[in-house]
Amino acid sequence: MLNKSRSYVTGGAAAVALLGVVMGATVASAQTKLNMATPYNCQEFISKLASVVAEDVKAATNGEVDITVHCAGSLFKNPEIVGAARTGQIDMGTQLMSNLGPENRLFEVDNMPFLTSSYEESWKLWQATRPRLEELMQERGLRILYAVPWGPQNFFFNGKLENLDDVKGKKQRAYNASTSRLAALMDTVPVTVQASDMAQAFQTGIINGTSTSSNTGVASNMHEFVTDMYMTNAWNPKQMAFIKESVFQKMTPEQQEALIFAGRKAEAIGWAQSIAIAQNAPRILTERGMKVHKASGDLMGGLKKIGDTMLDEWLAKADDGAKTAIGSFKTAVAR
Ligand code: PCA
Repeated sequence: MLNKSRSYVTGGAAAVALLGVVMGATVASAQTKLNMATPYNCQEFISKLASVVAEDVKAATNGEVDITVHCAGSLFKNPEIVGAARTGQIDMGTQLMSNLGPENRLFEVDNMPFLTSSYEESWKLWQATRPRLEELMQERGLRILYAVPWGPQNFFFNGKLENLDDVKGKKQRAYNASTSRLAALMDTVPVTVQASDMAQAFQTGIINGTSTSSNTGVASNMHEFVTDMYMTNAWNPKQMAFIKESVFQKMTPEQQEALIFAGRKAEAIGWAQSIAIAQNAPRILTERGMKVHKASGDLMGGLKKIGDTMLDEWLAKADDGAKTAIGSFKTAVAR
């Protein structure tokens, strides 16, 4: 009896030891190391936001989910990040949503000049289009975690931009298909240059001007290589963050919840930061020596006509899902 009970004890101890190994293995496999790629300058608030998400998720999961953020295109450059996540080369990433415009027009709706003219309208556009954009990303095996606007797009040129004639024939930086089309309609020569190569492209005369946010103007020290900024507030493109759905599905429900919550929080913080930076950036650029101008009526008139053309072109190529989404937006802003 004693022996038997001893053997039970021994057996129990062995079982406990074995359980420990199994549990150890379980704990080890619950430790998830993920790589997240973001293409822009590490100083951009958009890049810093990805790091906040990584810190939040790590804290909420007691270190179980450990996300390494690779900024400044150190892992994959713009616009390859969505593709790299689709093929499983990275787990998570951020990318300018409108870069996917050639795949489906809805992705570039926030790149249409003057479709929105305030953060409030940009937010309504995001709310109206989010469900369909989430579906489109799911079709690509990706889950959107958050999207944050860069800030209103202005024009930075070396020299005068009183009206569109002033920049005719000049080389204008484009950052995707939609900004290339804009440059062509402005009678400038579109040259695709990513933000990370912008300084050199200006300094070597490959480009004479660009559209971008004053936020990027500050983060990229644009006063060092461009003389003038013309404030047009023309559109407000979003950066979206996503995770590969198959990676997400491997997480425990608690880990998934932590990631989703961190994404929601990043979205709230990101929109607030974007607004605050956009308010301060023109002053900062002025202090750094840039000539900051309110766009003339002539320039705004010319750009608005181009915006109408781009929206007509957009509608002609938009599918039913995109048209329905833009219809919801127009209802939301009572247009
Ligand atoms: N900055 C990025 C995208 C839009 C923006 O404001 C860029 O210039 O590439």
